[in-house]
Amino acid sequence: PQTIYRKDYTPPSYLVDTVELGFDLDPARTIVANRLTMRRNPASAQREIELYGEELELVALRLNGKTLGKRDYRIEGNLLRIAHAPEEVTLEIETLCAPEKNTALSGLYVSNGNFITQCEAEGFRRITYFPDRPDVMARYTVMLRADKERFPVLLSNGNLVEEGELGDGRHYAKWEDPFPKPSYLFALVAAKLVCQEEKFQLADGREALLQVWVEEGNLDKTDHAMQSLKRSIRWDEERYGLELDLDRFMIVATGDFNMGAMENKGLNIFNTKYVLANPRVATDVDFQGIEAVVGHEYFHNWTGNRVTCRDWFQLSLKEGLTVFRDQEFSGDMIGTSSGRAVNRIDQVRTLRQVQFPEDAGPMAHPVRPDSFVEINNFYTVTVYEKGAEVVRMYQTLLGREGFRKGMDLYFERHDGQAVECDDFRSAMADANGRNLDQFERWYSQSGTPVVQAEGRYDESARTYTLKLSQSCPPTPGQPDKLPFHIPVAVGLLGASGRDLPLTIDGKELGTTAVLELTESEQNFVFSGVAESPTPSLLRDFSAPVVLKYGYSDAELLHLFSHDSDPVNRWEAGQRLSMERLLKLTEVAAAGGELSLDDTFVEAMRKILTDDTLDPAFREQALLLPSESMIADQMDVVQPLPIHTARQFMRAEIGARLHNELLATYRSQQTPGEYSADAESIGRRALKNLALAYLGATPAEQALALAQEQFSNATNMTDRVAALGALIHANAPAAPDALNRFYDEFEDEALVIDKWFAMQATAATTDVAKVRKLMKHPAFNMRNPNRVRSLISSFCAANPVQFHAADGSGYAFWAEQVIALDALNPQIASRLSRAMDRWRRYTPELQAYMKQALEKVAGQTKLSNDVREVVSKALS
Ligand code: BAL
Ligand code: ZN
Repeated sequence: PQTIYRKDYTPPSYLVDTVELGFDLDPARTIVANRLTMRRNPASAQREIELYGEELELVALRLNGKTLGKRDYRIEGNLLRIAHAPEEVTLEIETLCAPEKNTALSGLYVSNGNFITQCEAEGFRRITYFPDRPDVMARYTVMLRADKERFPVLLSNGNLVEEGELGDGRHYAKWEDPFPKPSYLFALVAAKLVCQEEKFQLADGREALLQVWVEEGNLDKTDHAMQSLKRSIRWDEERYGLELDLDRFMIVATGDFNMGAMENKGLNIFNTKYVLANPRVATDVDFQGIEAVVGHEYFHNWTGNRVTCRDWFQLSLKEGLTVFRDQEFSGDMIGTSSGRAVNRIDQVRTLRQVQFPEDAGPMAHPVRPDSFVEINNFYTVTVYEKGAEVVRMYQTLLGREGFRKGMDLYFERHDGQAVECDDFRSAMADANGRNLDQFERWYSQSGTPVVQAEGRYDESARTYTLKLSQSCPPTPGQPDKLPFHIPVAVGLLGASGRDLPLTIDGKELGTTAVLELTESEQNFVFSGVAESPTPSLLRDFSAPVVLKYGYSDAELLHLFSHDSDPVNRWEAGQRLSMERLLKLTEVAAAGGELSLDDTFVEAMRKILTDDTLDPAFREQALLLPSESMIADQMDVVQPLPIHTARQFMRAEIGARLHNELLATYRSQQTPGEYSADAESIGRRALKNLALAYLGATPAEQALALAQEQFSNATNMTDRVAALGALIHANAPAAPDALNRFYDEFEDEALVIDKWFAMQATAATTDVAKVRKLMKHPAFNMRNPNRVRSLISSFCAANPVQFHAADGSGYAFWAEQVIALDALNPQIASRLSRAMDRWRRYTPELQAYMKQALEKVAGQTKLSNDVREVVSKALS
């Protein structure tokens, strides 16, 4: 496979002004007529017309009215080249494709009898020949023709300009998108669907038609998505002055989708997982996910669509920025500062759990990668979540107002253009009169920086000197790193627990100072410090780094009890638990006796019973680091001792705080009608965490509670929490509860996904059990959600069984990657990432893992997607 480099970028040889597409939709054989007006790009030295095409049958090709013969063009791999073309051309291309055979779900495909498209990143070339690259922006007109009975709804981007009958049982609809767009934002839907719709008044007085399209039978699950869409529109108007630029905005839900959702202009296509919700079938986490993803796709309309990427190396330009925007939106929707902190804690957890390991593994890449084999492999947590952290750091450095100025300048300069990450950085710098040259390293250097902090209090001078130094471990292709520009938000706590006022160089900085670490090592001297303080470092997680400071237990307990920054308060608790979990793991590995100190249990008791704290925060503070986070801290990972240690700690907390947990469980009920507001969500989370801790002990009472909750639950959050407690305790009642759950929700695909996932991640579920579940009639290898819920959940979130000592988990992994690759390379490639960190396990496990990786790599027929991942893992 060929590696593509960012440095090799060249502008497109021809630009496209208009595209007229005609579709005669037939699942077996769809005819696509494509009429393009193009002109030579003065910025390009290349003179040939270059069109990409994949899995297409070329029927006819005409240039300025003249049919081209085989000698007039060349097809080399996925490229069709036409030499000696005039400056201005009209190209007419007729091709055939077979949507029902498209199991890769990229391009035009059939999902449950409906036509759906997915074009990002390079799916449009599977629909027609086209200069399928994001820097070619054109105006589209689309004519859809299909059987009316089977496909009564015909949708595409922009505005509906005409529709009617064709006389032969077929009908048509014509759509026009007034905004030039790159081909990856093209979409069509031809389907049997129904919609919830509403007129919505925009800030400038215009009315927009909002629609959420779903299959019949799901109309009772669209309201939350619709409300989320309206809130998103309002939020973007208010926070960024950005308005909806179309008269109509549509969301379509499909059950077969590789991603979460897609921001096609005016026609967002969503995985059902991020649309369908009501209390009966969706959990609180689902409700929150829908709000975030609806927001995310909507916000792309400006950050992604109006201003798009010059090339795919710039993906984070739109993704990092849009994730940051959806995070801020979710925070604003919660409103309270403690709710915001809980939201932020979730982000930090994701980063540590998934992005830090990626940044330390064989697939590590900068936020703006320098090369790739398959772009689909770079829709990563680094590009998305670390990219969002990079955008957040601008806001931390420039303030909210400064950030807004930068955004305004960005749109003023680049609306309607395809640009680079550097253009965004320049807008931020220029709008604020700041030099952000060094900040560029966040885009070009991979790896997680380590910031080491040391503090020294001088009693006589009343100064506190904070020495900060930074380094960054080597990553593939980048052995040495230059210093980053790191905002480190710092507070100092006095013995009473209160923040001390901060002064540096005579400047009063309030109680949280944003220090700018730009050198390898720097000293920051706080003056007028009345007492020896406890430093609260990296408040609100002000940079995506690993922070090292030699905290004593006493200091951590002090922060855990008092830090005014809730994220750092939580962080202190995580450090306390992590230290103990690592020691317990060592003892468990050596077969020693496990014990947990009173100090720690008391600290947990204090948080649990502190009614002045929001339940949502208490839940976060009481949640232990996951097994994979523990693994990430170890030189040689031993999954079973980690599991033993964590289970022991859970059981100890469950037993020693039994009374308090029970009281919490009882006091945090949410009677009455279900509501997905932050407070109710927090109460349910805390209550269900209490249930989980109680369930981790052998006490019969806890299982009785879980059974009772399972039977009487009036919402899915409580129901799955109860079922989870039964399954994880391996309770005798668990199998029956699972059967009842299945019977009740058999017709709800998203709930059946949960049913599979809960079993896949149970520590008692081994490979044999997963294989058995794969034979269940509800399992379907072609449906990405199902594959993720069973196979991916097992490989990524059942460490004890996946890493079984006999290597059976890895052999299973290899088998499934190979089988999936033949159907859907993107899904196969995601699954193949489960082996990224194989070199960190024991030699015995490593040997099995290598064998499995080599088995996959040895396949002669393998997609570029999977080949890139496994060869990087093995290199
Ligand atoms: N652009 C791909 C899906 C998303 O990030 O919104
Ligand atoms: Zn996105």
